[in-house]
Amino acid sequence: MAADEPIPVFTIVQDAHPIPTIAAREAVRYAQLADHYTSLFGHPPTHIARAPGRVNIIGEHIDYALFGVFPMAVEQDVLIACGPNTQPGDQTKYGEVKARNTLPKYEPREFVPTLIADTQVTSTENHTINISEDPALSKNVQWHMDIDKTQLRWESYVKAGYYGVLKKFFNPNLRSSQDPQIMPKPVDILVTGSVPAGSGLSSSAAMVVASTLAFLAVNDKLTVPDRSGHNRTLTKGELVEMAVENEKRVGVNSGGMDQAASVTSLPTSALYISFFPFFSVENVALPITQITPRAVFVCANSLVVSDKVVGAKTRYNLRVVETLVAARVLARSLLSSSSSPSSQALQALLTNPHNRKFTLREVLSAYLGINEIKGHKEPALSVESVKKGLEELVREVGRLKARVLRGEKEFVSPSPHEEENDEDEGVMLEEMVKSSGFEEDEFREVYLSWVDVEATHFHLYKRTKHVLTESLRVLQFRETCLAFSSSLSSSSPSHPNPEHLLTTLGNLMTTSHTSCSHLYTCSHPSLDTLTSLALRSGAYGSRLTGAGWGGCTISLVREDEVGRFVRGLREGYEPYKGMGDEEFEGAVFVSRPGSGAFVFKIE
Ligand code: NG1
Ligand code: MG
Repeated sequence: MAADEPIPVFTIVQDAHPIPTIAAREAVRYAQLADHYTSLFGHPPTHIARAPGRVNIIGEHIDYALFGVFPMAVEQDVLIACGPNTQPGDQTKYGEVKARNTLPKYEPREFVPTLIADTQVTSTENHTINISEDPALSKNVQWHMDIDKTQLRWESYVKAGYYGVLKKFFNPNLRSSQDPQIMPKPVDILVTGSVPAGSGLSSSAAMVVASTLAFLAVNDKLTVPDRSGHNRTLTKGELVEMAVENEKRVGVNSGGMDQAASVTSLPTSALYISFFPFFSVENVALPITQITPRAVFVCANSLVVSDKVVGAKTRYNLRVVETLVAARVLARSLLSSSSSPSSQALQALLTNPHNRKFTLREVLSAYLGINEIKGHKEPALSVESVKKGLEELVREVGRLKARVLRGEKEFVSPSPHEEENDEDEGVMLEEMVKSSGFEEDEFREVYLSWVDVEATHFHLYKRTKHVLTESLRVLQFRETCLAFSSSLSSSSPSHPNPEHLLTTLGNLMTTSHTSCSHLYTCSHPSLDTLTSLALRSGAYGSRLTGAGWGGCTISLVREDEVGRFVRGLREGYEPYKGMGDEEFEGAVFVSRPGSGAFVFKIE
């Protein structure tokens, strides 16, 4: 399985013809970066870490509810050239980082990780000590990295990747002044990137994955001893896990989609990534490339920044909280409705003191009477059972009208009129606490203590409906791809119909956009304009991609129609008018699956 595979590490022999596995244009880029690095730092890099951005084909805002998503890596990526700073006589401190970026707007940064120890006196304040100044520290210290969560700073992503490496591989309580080997090396890095920031293509995940890889590589931590004492390379799954944790340090409580896509993509397929009960990746070939004429995905940047740190972070984290609270409220309302097939599993979920913040995906298992446990491989529902279960649960939520989710205190049989009405005024905090069954203190501790959210109304019903239907669309999309690919094989009795394939996939994408816009309220007028324009310009389907509120759209277009389609956008979308060709090509581009993260070792 992809997640169990080792992280690819390639070796470049310097001066020989570099990097045989990548296109010539790319090889020049790597060589230029290495030269630039050498001229800046006076020594060549030892490694170049590379991580791509990603585009999500379908499955928005469901990864943190632990439902599977369907992204692919894009060709645009982040490269980090890195190497230890070992200049003789240098006053450089252990672990110090000199970080440079090829883009002039990102200023040079230097930072040193510090150790925080409880002074173990009466004071409750933390005492920060620079490790190189005081090697004889007290025990029970931990790494500290100053990451500014209140504003977007480019080096925060570098720091976040670094911190994870320190935490996992450098136990500061084992350090000793006699053994500097166990201390992190001083590192010089030069970052360059082609993923547009704030566009929903996950420049952040590309930065964090590349940074995590760079610090692993420079500190010789890409290989670790296994149980029998032999060395093995870290797996892609381990890197994803680290990168997800690392990105949370920048302040967004994201799911794991972006990091997983950046690490595990292959140039031949999209990915079906599932998170529950355990992380797994399935490579799903895209049949749109196997038909004649072929079809492609076209990304179009709305040029409205999908703001993560100030605006979007609050909105994003608010959605995380809403879906978590919704999970509890839904579990309670399913339990109280007689049609639930498994009250025992729901009861167990609701009363487990070790898992108070469970997700909608966990509610689905319980609803199906299965007691799946995070991290355990057994018992696990098959993808087909999840799909069937979702279909039932969507109907059940419609029937229940999940009135408690809407803040109405009692369950009342819905009228047919209500069935069609997805409007939901939202509930106030007080009502939400009540329908969770918690006392306010416990509610705040479980759902609000770890996150900064500001809202007067919480839309539990709409968010639930989006998450469940969107998760179902992902599975329908996956199934359509798999069925078509297998029908292409000669042994299959059914006749593949390309037009039907494109219409089915396109409709799923467009419905996804409508749901994001109306139920999840994560669209933007510009994204709505762009998706409608896309449909009018010949796309089979079009939707926002990524967190939304700005950023890119993705559209499914026949390859022989791309010219007409792109002209349609250029002439119809106000911000594209008057743009030069080069700028426009950076904003609207065909996106094919790219390969996942790797490290080049320069010898
Ligand atoms: P983007 O837009 O790439 O930041 C965010 C989350 C994903 C996922 C999507 C919505 C981060 C780092 N990533 O993606 O995990 O939840 O929104 O589907 O916040
Ligand atoms: Mg991001």
